[in-house]
Amino acid sequence: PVKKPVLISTWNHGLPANEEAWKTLKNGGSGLDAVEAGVMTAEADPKVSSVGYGGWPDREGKVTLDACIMDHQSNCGSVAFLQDIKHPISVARKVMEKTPHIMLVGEGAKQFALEEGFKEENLLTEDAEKAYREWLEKSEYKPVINIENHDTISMLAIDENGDLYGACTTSGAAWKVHGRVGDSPIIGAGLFLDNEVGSAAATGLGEAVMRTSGSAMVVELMRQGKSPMEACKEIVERIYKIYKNRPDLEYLQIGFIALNKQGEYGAYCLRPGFNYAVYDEKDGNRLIDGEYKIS
Ligand code: SD4
Repeated sequence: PVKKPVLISTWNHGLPANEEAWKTLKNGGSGLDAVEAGVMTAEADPKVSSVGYGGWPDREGKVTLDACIMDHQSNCGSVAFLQDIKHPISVARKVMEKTPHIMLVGEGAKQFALEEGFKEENLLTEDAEKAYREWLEKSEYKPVINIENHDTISMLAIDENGDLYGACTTSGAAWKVHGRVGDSPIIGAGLFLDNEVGSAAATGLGEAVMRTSGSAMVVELMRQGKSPMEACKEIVERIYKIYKNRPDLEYLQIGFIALNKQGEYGAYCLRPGFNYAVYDEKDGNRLIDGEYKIS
């Protein structure tokens, strides 16, 4: 049997996220504390242009954030189209813990965050603004595949007791239409878990994940007996089938990570370039390249 805890996170920025989450667990934090603290490292890092502070804006130059969090008892919290708050994952957790609801969006989400004591701040960094100015010259909508090896950060955790937790946070697709919400704050799309079976999370083009209820499907396939990797692969193939004759295949990248109740993990993506970070007692914290379908 696999020794728990095990953490798995998307992309290069998964390494510092895992580090922080592991530390949180070792200091007596819960699995929920761990995934929250983990993904907060990417939210706070101005160099990560796809999450939180420093994220690339929409086509109006606004940074709008999506995030969700889920625990072993199927408690969930989510925020979407949230502006001016640096840690959407923490707002999502408050939605989960302090309201009878799961999801708050836009102005309402911001108002709730301010009432909960979060600070209003400008999230558009100089670098992000510069990227935006450059984009404006052509104003062409084409998501960048594997943006400098980071995109959405999703983290899945199984704690010592075998309980599952997950978190997901992003600034969404750069240059999106103002008001666009992706898969990342949608329970079942960007993140899903069932404490009896396993957990899954997505990164990449949110529209493709939403069209297929991606993460929920990965968990369902694990319930039917597939390994985490086989389950991720089957959904990537399903997405490819839908997209293979569509013009947007050109900029489609999709990756799933999954962790089952036994602590076994796996991942699969559409194109090369996706990697994920795994942390366990035996092998420590390391990056693994995702297996992919097409080059
Ligand atoms: C989203 N999955 O909002 C996120 C991240 C992304 O291109 O920007 N993908 O779709």
